[in-house]
Amino acid sequence: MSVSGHKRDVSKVIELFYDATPNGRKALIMLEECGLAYNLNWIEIAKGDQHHPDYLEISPNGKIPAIIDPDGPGGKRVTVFETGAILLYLAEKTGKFLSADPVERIDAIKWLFWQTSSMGPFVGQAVHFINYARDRGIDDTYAVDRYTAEAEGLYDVLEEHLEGRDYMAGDYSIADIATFPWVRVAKGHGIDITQYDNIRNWSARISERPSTRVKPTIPEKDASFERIDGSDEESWKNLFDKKPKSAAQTAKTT
Ligand SMILES: N[C@@H](CCC(=O)N[C@@H](CS)C(=O)NCC(=O)O)C(=O)O
Repeated sequence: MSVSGHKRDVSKVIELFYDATPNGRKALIMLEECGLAYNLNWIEIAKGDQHHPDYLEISPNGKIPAIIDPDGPGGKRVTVFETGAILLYLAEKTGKFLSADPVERIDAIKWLFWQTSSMGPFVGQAVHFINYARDRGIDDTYAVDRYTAEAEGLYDVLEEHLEGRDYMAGDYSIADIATFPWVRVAKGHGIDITQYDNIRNWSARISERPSTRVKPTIPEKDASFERIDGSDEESWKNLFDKKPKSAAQTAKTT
């Protein structure tokens, strides 16, 4: 893990704390779209980097992504975790991908919150029970059915909303940037995207953007890993076992 970035206050370069997951991609795509200089710090969640006390100072909930902007408001250093907050922060910093028009603006914020508080958590659970749990021999049909049904409902909502629209809220915005990386991996949460014409067209439109094609690599690792492998004992423990959440709790157990 590299968390040295948060000590480099002299730099104007944003430090991104990242792993190759849909949530990680939201922040990466936004930084690319905004044309902001950033330094990518890999937080390998299967290895448990997210629980490191240095990282918990940046992201107290022990999740990726997070950013540090050494040149925040008033030139002050700012750390931001939670993708909704990161996208809003960068949109406000750059004046990009969030309309100044109050009606269009709240529309984008509304759909951003829909993604981060409804879609993300539910499809995330579908991913867990369809893939990770099954890889461990846990076949929980009730959980799979429940979260797949929730995922389908969420896709129905998005499909209806996109009728007659190119993007989720006026022009391409942080709502699309939050939602696209999850739709890109729809199969992993039990969704057949071919059944949703509007979502498929919207997704194809966004896939054309160069920002969505950026794929950071870890040199010593298979460059193309897209789904974090959580099947071995160590990764499962780091990702899913009950673990201390706060920095203080972590300190007590290490
Ligand atoms: N609500 C958070 C979710 C972030 C999240 O769940 N990140 C996952 C990767 S996609 C993570 O860090 N998992 C590691 C863990 O739970 O230990 C956000 O939108 O930023």
